[in-house]
Amino acid sequence: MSSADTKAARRAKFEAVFEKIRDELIEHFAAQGMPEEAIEWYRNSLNYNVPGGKLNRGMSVVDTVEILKGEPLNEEEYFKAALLGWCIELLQAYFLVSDDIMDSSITRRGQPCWYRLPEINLIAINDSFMLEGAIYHLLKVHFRSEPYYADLLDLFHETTYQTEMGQLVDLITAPEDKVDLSKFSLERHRLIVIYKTAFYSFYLPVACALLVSKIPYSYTLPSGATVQPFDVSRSILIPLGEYFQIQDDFLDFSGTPEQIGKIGTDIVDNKCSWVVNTAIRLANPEQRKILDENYGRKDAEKEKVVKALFEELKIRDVYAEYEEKVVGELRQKIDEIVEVPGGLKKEVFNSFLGKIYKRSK
Ligand code: GPP
Ligand code: MG
Ligand code: MG
Ligand code: MG
Repeated sequence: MSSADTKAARRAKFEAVFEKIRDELIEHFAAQGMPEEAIEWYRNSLNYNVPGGKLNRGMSVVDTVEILKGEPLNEEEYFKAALLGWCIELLQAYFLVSDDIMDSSITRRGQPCWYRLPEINLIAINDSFMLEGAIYHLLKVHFRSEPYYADLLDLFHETTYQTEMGQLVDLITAPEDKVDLSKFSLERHRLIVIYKTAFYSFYLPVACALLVSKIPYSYTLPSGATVQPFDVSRSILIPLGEYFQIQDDFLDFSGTPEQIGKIGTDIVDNKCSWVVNTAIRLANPEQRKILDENYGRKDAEKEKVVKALFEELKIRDVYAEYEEKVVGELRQKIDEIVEVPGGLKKEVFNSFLGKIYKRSK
């Protein structure tokens, strides 16, 4: 099998677990005596909002559990890891359904946003709550008797809260209809990215994998040093998540549509992106005026002016320099991990970094 086949097969195997989970949720819902039209509604919401994404977050739970074990998972181990992966995908579905309402977005994953369907409308708010509720129902059914059940609940609750905090800062920093670059800064960008994206996209999958693999919160190395694997993971995955989003912001500006598979809209959408924040830091007063007058406007000519300014400020070079620096720091942190049986492994983090470094889409 080529590596592309392997990748497709891994995805298909993971997707097959969704069918089981969905049917289990529907069956439980129906068993409460719910009417047929409500059952149909919930099934449609699950099918429309949960499985159609890239599935990177969910599948990385499975990948990480496999790396930690060091050999293929048995059926039960695979199912547990995949179920936690789908809980993260449910969490993401909950975030995206509600984010699209808050952002007045039109499309998501190549189809109309759920709330844009005329028969759905603001019932989408309740649908998003049910996507979240499904997580805790699944955790209860499948993990209630595990010693780490309370830790799992705490992890999902904490991560959800962190993401909501980031969402608030994002919403008040960059409203789509009111351009005010004085609110932007690289520090503000960093805060938004870490809270809105990095915790749930990067730390949560690995923390789930550590729990289900029963890696202890703390262990001692032969040298006598103490390791806190959740803290070590967070200290690598949060900057890694920040790097991933900075890359996403950079590609929105620098990537061609053929390359990134979408047309970048951050400039016209007034996004608090790494690119504009870097430009703000580097701009002289005249260049700043150009930014103030042209950024975040629904006008193709103004967008061109902003793009030309980004080129003048050599944003591409600044990005290349940033990327080398952050990757160097991440590699060093990963190298510092001392591997012992039953503990953390460098490969957990190297596999994330390998997928991200110098990506072009
Ligand atoms: C998407 O960000 C939003 C999130 C990842 C978190 C939403 C959190 C909630 C608590 C609802 P975005 O709006 O910047 O990206 P997109 O362009 O995908 O909508
Ligand atoms: Mg949005
Ligand atoms: Mg948003
Ligand atoms: Mg983007």
